[in-house]
Amino acid sequence: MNTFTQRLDGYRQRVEQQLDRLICADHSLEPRLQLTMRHGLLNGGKRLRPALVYLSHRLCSDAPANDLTDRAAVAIECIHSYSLVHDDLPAMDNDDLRRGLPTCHIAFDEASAILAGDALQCLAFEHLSAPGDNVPAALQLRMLNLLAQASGMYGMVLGQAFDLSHVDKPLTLEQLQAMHAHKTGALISAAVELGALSAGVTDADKLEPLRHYSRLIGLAFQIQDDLLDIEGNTETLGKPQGSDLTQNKPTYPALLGLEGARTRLHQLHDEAVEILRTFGPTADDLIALTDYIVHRDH
Ligand code: GRG
Repeated sequence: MNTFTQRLDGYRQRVEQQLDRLICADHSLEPRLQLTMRHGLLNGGKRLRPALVYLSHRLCSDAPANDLTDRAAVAIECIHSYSLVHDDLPAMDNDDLRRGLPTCHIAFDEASAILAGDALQCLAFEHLSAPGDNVPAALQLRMLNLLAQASGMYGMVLGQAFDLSHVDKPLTLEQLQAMHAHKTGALISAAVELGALSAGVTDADKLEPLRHYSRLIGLAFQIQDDLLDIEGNTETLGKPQGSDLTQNKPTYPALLGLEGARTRLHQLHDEAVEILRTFGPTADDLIALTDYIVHRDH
C-alpha cells in the first residue's frame, strides 16, 4: 500500500469505527431495526464521501480533523447509505445485491428496509446537530442546512424523482447531466463543502473553487460508474451485465459513445485537478482521490 492508500484506509476505518459505535446493541435499539441499519451501513462501502470530507478539511487547514469533520463524515455516509437502501427497494431500482451482499429488503424485508433507511436519514441529522464542546453553533447550523439541501427536494431526492419520472423516456445530454448533478453530485459536493466548513472556511470566494471542483468530480464519478457498468464490473444480479448501449436507462456512453464518454471523463479529471493545484501542496491527497475516482475499478 502506498501512503495515499494507507491514508484512505485510515479514513475508512475512522468513519467505520464511529458508525459501528452509533448503531451498537448497547443503545437498546429494536433488534431487527438495529440489524437492518447495520446491514445497510456497515457492509463494505468504499467510504468515498467521508474521504472527501476529511481531504477537503486537510486541503483547507493544517490542523487535524476536528469533531465537526468527524460528524460530517459520519452524517454524509448515513445519508448515502439510506439512499442506497431505499434505491434498492422494489418500488425503485429493485436490486437484489448491493456491495456484493443481499440488499436490505432481501436480507430482511421491505418494511424493515424502509424503516432502516428512514432511521439512517434521521441519524445523520441527529449526529451532526448534537451539542458538543467547542462546537460553534452557527457553523453547525450552516452545515446542517447544507446537508439537508443537498439530500432533499433540491438535491438528491430531486435527482431521484427526475430519474423515476423519465424511465423509458429519452434524455438529452443536458437533462442527463442535470439529473446526475442532483442525484449523485449534490452529496459529493456537500461532502467537499462540509469538510471545508469544518476547517473554518466560510467565505463564498474561498468556497467557490471547491464547489466548482466538486461539480466536476460528481460528473466524473457518474461517467466512470456508467463505464464500469458497461464493462460489467458493477453488481447487477438479475440484470444484464456488460450491457449494450441502447438499454432503457440513459447513460453517458449511450449519448456520447464509449470513446466520447472516456474523453469527457479525462477532461473533467484534468479540469478538477487544475483547480486543486491552485491550493498548493496541501492538495496532493485530494488530487490522488480525484485520480482514484476516475480510475477506480468498482
Ligand atoms: C432513494 C432518495 C433516494 C435516492 C437514491 C444515490 C441514489 C439516489 C441512487 C443510487 C443509484 C446508483 C447506483 C447510482 C450510481 C452512482 C452511485 C451513487 C453509486 C454508489 O456509490 P458508491 O460507488 O457506493 O460510492 P459505495 O458502495 O462504495 O458506498
